[in-house]
Amino acid sequence: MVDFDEVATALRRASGVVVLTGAGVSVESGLRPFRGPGGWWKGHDPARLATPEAFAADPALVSEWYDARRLVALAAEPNAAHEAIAELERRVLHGGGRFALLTQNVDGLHQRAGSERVVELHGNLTVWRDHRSGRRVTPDPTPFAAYPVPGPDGGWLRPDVVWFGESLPREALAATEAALAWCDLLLVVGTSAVVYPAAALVGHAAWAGAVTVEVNVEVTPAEVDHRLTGPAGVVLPRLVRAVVSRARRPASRRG
Ligand code: BJW
Repeated sequence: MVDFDEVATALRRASGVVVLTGAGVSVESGLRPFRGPGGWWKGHDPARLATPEAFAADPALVSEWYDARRLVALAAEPNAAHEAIAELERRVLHGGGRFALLTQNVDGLHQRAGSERVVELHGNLTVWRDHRSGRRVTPDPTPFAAYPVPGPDGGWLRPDVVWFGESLPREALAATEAALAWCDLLLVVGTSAVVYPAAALVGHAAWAGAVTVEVNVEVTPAEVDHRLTGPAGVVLPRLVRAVVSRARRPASRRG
């Protein structure tokens, strides 16, 4: 409770709010995380699926696996956590503050929940690109006819996501750096905080003076000021409600 109240107060006072999300935020939409029980990686070697080398070695296997995940993501609906983050963005911007949502997720659910200031650190699974030319296409929401999938410029189509060993999109890195310069509160939601460079953002934000808060069902290696333990779809709506209801009280009753 103490942490919850302190976080609600800090969030109410913050003029620059940054939210960093990971796969855990979409678990309550029925999507699997990567690690741990029930994760995508369980039973799969990430090096055989989420690297450029894996795609070069077996483009059929990799594209079929990503196509299955693409269709699952398209069929999913945003949950209460996505919606609370979108509501938080509106509240912060309405109050004249700054807001950015840095997501490692590739499922597009934040945008579908109404978030606008979204920075996709690891790309988007619903967009694919020709592996030779880089030309992007948005395929129909139906399975590809066969794997691998021919691209428009003679290469194979690959998902427009960031694999291990690949650089994050330059614009995403620039937007992240800009957000950390004005961030005074960082909410880290549903990420195991083991994949870099995203995992390093908590340390950067803390070093720059931001209050750091983790919302997760587990304790991760992220070194944060506060931990709110529980499902994001429960904790975040409660937190946003606390911020909104206090903000609405007349000034004489505040304290
Ligand atoms: C809930 C919940 C609920 C569950 N409510 N919570 C520095 C040190 C060491 C290594 C490196 C380093 N810098 C770079 C590297 C190499 C590498 C790396 O980080 N390796 C580590 C694994 C050691 N990084 C890279 O290669 C990156 N590129 C790069 O840095 O380029 C420059 C460079 C290259 C090479 C060398 C050096 C520099 C690229 C990383 C790309 C990551 N790509 C993936 C796949 C994307 C495509 C796809 O979707 O398949 O991104 S990997 C996968 O992990 C995916 C995720 O975005 C990412 C993070 O996972 P996430 O989101 O945290 O999910 P989980 O499953 O791990 O955790 C879920 C969490 O939710 C858990 O904590 C649960 O408890 C929680 N949860 N239900 C709240 N209801």
